Amino acid sequence: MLTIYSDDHRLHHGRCELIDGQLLPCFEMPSRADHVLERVQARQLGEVRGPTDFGRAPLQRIHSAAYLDFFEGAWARWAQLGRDGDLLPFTWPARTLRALKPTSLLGELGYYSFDAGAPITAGTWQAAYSAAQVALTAQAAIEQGAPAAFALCRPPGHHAAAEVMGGYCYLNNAAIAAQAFLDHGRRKVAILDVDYHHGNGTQDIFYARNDVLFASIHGDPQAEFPFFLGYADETGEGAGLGYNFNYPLPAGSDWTAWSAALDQACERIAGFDADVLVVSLGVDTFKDDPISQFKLDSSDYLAMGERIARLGKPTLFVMEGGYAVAEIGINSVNVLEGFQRAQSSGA
Ligand code: FKS
Ligand code: ZN
Repeated sequence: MLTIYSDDHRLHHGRCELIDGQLLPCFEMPSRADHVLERVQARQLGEVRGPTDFGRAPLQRIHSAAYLDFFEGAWARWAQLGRDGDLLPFTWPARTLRALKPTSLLGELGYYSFDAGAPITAGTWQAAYSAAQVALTAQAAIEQGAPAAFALCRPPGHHAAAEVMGGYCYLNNAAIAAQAFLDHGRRKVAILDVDYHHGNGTQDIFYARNDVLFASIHGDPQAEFPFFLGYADETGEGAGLGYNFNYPLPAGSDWTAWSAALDQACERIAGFDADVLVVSLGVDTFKDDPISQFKLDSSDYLAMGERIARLGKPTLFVMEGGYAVAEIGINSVNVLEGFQRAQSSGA
C-alpha cells in the first residue's frame, strides 16, 4: 500500500495541555508519526512518497476562507504582541454569550475554537497545511486507480469543523479528502471513524448531506471528550437524515463489543453503496492508550483491517489519534496489513 508522508508534521509541537487540572506535555507529539513511519518501512508496506501541493482551494471546500486566513496569520499576530509561548484560547462563546467575532487575537481564537486542546505554534499552520496535502495526495492516488492508500497525517483532523479547531485538530484532513473525491466525480463517499473519540468535526461538516455517510465508533460522550456530540440519536438532518451513525460504547469495551459495532457500521456503509471509503484511523482504542478507555489488543487491529477490506471499496486511510507511542506503529500498520491480507486473499 502506498503511504503519503511529510516531514512538515515536525513543525507542530505544542508544549502542554490541560489534563485533570494539570498542565502536562502534549500527548499529540511528533514522535507519534515517526513511529508509524518506522513501522511502515520495517514491514515493507510499500512505497512512501511526499505530498503534492494542491494549494488552498481544496481546503476551502471544507473550511471558510476567513477561518483559513485567521489560522494562517494567527502566529504572526501573536509574535507581534511579543509572545513566544503557545497560542491557546481560554474563552468561548458558550450559551448566554454572543457568538460574535471580536477583533482581538484571543477573542477571535475563542470564536474559532471549541477547547484549549489545539495550541498554535510557529509551525502549526504549515504542519496542518501539509497534513491536508498528504490526505489530498493519497486521495489522488486512489483517484488514479490505487485500491488503497495511507495518508500519514499529523496533526490529526477529525475534531475540526468548518470554522472551529479543537482536540488537537485544525484542518479536517478526512473531510477535505472526502470532498475531493466528490469534486473529482465520485458520487458517494462513506467515512468510517474508528478513532476512540467521536469525530465531531466530520459529523458536523456533513450532517445535512446525503452524498457523504458518516459512521463513528467511540467512547460514550456522556463520559468522554468531546462530550457535546457523538450520541446515538444524532442521525443527520434535512437531506442528511439517515446518513449519520454513531456507536458510542462504554469504557472498558474490548474487541467483542467493538467489533459488533464495527459490523453494524459496515452494514450501514454497505447499504449506502458508496463509491469510496475514507477511514479516520485512530488507534487510541488500544488497551494501553494513556488517555483512552477501550481494551483493544494489537492483534485486533489486523481483524479490523480485514473487516474493512470486506466492504470491497477503494479505501483511503487517514491517520488520526493514538497515544501509546511505542505501539502506535504496530497498531496502525496492523490495520493496513489486515486490510491488504484480506484483499489479496479475496476474502
Ligand atoms: C483533557 C483531555 C482532552 C482531548 C482528546 C483529543 C483526542 C484527539 C483525537 C485525534 F484523533 F483528533 F487526535 N483530551 N484536556 O485522538 O481524537
Ligand atoms: Zn482520538
